[in-house]
Amino acid sequence: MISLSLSDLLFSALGASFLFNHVVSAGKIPTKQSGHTLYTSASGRACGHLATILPADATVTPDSKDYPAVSGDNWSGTARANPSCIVRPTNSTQVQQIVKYLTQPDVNVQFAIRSGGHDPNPTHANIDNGVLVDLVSLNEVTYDAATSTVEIGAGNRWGNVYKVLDEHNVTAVGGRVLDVGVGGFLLGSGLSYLTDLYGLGCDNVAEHEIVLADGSLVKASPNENPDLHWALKGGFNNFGIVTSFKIYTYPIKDVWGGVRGYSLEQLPQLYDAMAKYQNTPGKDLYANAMLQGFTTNATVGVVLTMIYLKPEANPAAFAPFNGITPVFDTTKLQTITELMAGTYVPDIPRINWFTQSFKPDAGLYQEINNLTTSSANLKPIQDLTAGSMAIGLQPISANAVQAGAKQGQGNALGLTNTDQSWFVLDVGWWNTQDDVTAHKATDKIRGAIHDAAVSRQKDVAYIFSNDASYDQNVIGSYGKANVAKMKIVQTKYDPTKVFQRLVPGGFKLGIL
Ligand SMILES: Cc1cc2nc3c(=O)[nH]c(=O)nc-3n(C[C@H](O)[C@H](O)[C@H](O)COP(=O)(O)OP(=O)(O)OC[C@H]3O[C@@H](n4cnc5c(N)ncnc54)[C@H](O)[C@@H]3O)c2cc1C
Ligand SMILES: *[C@@H]1O[C@H](CO)[C@@H](O)[C@H](O)[C@H]1NC(C)=O
Ligand SMILES: *[C@@H]1O[C@H](CO)[C@@H](O)[C@H](O)[C@H]1NC(C)=O
Ligand SMILES: *[C@@H]1O[C@H](CO)[C@@H](O)[C@H](O)[C@H]1NC(C)=O
Ligand SMILES: *[C@@H]1O[C@H](CO)[C@@H](O)[C@H](O)[C@H]1NC(C)=O
Ligand SMILES: CC(=O)N[C@H]1CO[C@H](CO)[C@@H](O)[C@@H]1O
Repeated sequence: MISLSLSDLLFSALGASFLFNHVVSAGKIPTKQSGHTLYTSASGRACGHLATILPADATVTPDSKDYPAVSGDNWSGTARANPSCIVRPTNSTQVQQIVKYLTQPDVNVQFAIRSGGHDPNPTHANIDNGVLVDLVSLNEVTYDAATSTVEIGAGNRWGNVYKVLDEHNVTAVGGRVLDVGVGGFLLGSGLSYLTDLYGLGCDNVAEHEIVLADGSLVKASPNENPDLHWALKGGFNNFGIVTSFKIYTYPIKDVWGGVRGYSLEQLPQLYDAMAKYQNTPGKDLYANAMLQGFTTNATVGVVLTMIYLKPEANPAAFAPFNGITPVFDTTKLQTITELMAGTYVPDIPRINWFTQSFKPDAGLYQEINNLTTSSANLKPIQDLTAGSMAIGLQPISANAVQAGAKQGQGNALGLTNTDQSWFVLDVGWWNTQDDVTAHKATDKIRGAIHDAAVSRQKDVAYIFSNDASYDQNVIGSYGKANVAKMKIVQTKYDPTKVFQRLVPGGFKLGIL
């Protein structure tokens, strides 16, 4: 039986395609050019040069035996690509050398930036016929008890960070799954079990260290380059390569929680309970819940993750769920890291995810349940080899927005100050040739959910960056004023638009 929180579940995705003429090409999968002619193509020649300036084992070329594993070090197969080489700098000086070299007018070679590789959107963190800058070796974790902060290299996974923090009886506003990378998580937003209390991961960055377009290494904090610091809280790879983050920590270790499993027939009741839980005035900020329903697979059914950030069993906040009898229940007293280590992540080769935000509302939830269980909607997905879909309802309290706004100048996300849900639809399948079908069928359900939220006047504009599909307008959802502010920051720190022209993958700010 499934042990756990298919958390962040089947999250995930496939092809991202942002053409650098700032057109998000809806639904189009980037074409892959096959084969790369190392040393004859411009990117191949650039790889040859980088190999001479980096440490001996820091450049992985297609003829190397490590290349398949390193280029395929993706969480979802949809993110695989064929870079001309992968460079793995071991310190920030080397990142500076790489940026300086690739941006020289006579080199001008495109590249991608990867931290943990957990973004399933194609090309967001990988590239065909370009250079993949893989930050995996920037993996230091240094805790400072005097300031209660920890400095973490951008290539870390959250598991490495928590391992160090556990020794000091503290934790951070990080990933709910240990394997997730810190780079994309903290630059995109960052939904954590601590978010209702302290805001998003990005809000809890005290200082960014970043290599800019001109190859300089600078810090960004409320005191130094505060405009850049603000823009990086939701700015992804639009302003430079972040080499490390200094983040706040909190004295939380022993918690109560786990998962309860239910049958699919219990979903309507669980949605009602979730609306009640979210709409309780003054909802306890130490309580977190997430509902995941595997609507194409009755064997898995529904999984409710509950976590209370104090060592107290069955807190009152979860009372709305108590009348619904689970099929299994793993809730217990344990450490927060143990709870996260128990999270089961489904093993499906290709994944795409989509998100929508709205206010908690029992009527809307029942309509969503109808849309995500209707056989007409699910059939095109179930017809695919290993085709499956999961829903995830992620509650966010208004306090999360307020806590984030208090840190420095707040973040770039343009969040609405209200209780809300960041809903995610995850589709998984097996074969490359089904990428477009899986994407379109799931996006259609997403569109219907959006329409339902709008017609009930419950829609919230923000598109949750870390669970968005490649053709969702994430940066646009931050609002016109924030986008305009980000463009001013761009003009100041990247006047020649290096991170738009030469880094084509990701949620982009655009050239104009
Ligand atoms: C199993 C699983 C569980 C997850 N759980 C959560 C969760 O609990 N909460 C949540 O908010 N999200 C969660 N996510 C989503 C996750 O946060 C995003 O996919 C995030 O982008 C992953 O970060 P990464 O470093 O692994 O990404 P990558 O795939 O390495 O990068 C993602 C994007 O960020 C850019 N980027 C990464 N690092 C840098 C850098 N140092 N400098 C500049 N640009 C950079 C990349 O170029 C790319 O465009 C989960 C994902 C998975 C697969
Ligand atoms: C980074 O590594 C290089 C070796 O490639 C070394 O010469 C340099 O001193 C290192 N820089 C820092 C800041 O540690
Ligand atoms: C962490 O907590 C344990 C158990 O309460 C205690 O024994 C230990 O001294 C604490 N460690 C630190 C670094 O505070
Ligand atoms: C449903 O999930 C179970 C358990 O993970 C798996 O064995 C089975 O193949 C899945 N069925 C479908 C139709 O995906
Ligand atoms: C959901 O479907 C059921 C059964 O078809 C129907 O009775 C109900 O009105 C629907 N609910 C909503 C909110 O659309
Ligand atoms: C390291 C890793 O997990 N790589 C995988 C990336 O995706 C492809 C396609 O599904 C797999 O074959 C790789 O094993």
